[in-house]
Amino acid sequence: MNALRSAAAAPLLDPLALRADFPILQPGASPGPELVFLDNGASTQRPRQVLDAMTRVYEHSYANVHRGIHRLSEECTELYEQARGRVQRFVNAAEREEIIFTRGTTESLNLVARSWGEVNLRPGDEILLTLLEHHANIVPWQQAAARTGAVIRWVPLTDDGRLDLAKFSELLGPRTRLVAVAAISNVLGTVNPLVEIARQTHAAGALLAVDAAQSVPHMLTDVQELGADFLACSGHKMLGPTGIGVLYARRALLEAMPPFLGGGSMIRRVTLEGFEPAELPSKFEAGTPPIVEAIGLGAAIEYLERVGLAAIHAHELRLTQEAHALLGQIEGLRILGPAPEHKGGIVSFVVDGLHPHDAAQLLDRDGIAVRAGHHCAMPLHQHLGIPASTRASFYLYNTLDEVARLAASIAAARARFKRR
Ligand code: C6P
Repeated sequence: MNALRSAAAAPLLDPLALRADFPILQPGASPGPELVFLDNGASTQRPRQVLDAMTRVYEHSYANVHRGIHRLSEECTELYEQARGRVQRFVNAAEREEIIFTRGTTESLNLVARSWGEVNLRPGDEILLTLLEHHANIVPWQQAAARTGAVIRWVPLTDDGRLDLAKFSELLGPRTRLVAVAAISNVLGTVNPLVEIARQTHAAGALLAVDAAQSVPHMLTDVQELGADFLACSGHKMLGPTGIGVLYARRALLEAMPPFLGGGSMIRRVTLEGFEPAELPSKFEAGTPPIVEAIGLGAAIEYLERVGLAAIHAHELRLTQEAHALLGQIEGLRILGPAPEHKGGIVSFVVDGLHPHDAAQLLDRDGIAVRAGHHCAMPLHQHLGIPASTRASFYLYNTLDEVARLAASIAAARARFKRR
């Protein structure tokens, strides 16, 4: 992914040293065998630095934001807006006002589909989605299409689980208004060639919405270099709290879009006849926002920047290579998606004769947390001809030893089910 800057020559990362920052990863923190947490694609754990930052606000600086004239409200507003600035720099947005705090990727994409979609889509207009999308980047567009008469077109995949770029180019046409694509598939791990997709999308006169839920936490992101018109991500997948997410959008687009939710904070003036929306970013932040969560996200970004996104990406690639090497030796196991060099830190697989739920349960007995099911990507699983898969997803605190434990546990589970 060229615009998510290159991980070449990345410094090394020491996962054992980092683990010391994560209370839940300490021996004895949770009951049962020593925890091997490989469910980071669903949600990550939080370091002490994030937990402390949030507790500090509640204990010393908490009040509602953008309302009070008292000291605490001003202090809390300052911290909240500092967090916005941190997100802006993290994804290299041109302006602070282009960062909207939401509850997560799902809400961010719904905001775009509802607010941009319903004003801009006409009957017969086309939205291009891909077969590897998460439901959060499918259902809002299906809803928008149903309301506007727009049509969804699907970009197919190659046999090894990458986007079929030749078909993508063919599908792009004069009626295409928007291309909505995941930066990294939450099932296949595929890292999509966003720069090329952005170039072709813009050449066709359409906009690009990026579902970056699985990429922003793991690789450097530069929305300007990438040419994203919209980009969505979630705090809880990047060491931050739940209930906080981000929508990046270019200012001109946000200015032209109607507010998504109505209520306090998002207005300049309300009369009996109607309302005037507030300036950006408040226009899209109705009601009391997730204040402490935003500040926690800021602390998570500070932590990630200190470790270094290039180092995180390189570390995860190493873990993915190891997982492919070890799991690939297990008879009857098939890894989904492309070779490690085209992947993030996500390895999904199916095993002959072993249902993904049974696999996950047996792994859990060994203390290994993975996810099993359709991972909110049913169309992808339908395309693959499987009802479900088992997924290991890595982060900065995972080790090669944990990958070996995963492989040993799966091999034992497979042997056990084969005997039945
Ligand atoms: N994927 C997974 O286990 P939220 O839930 O709003 O924070 O993120 C939604 C979302 C959107 N896009 C992609 C690519 C995602 O992976 C996710 C969340 C989790 O894969 C939970 S289903």
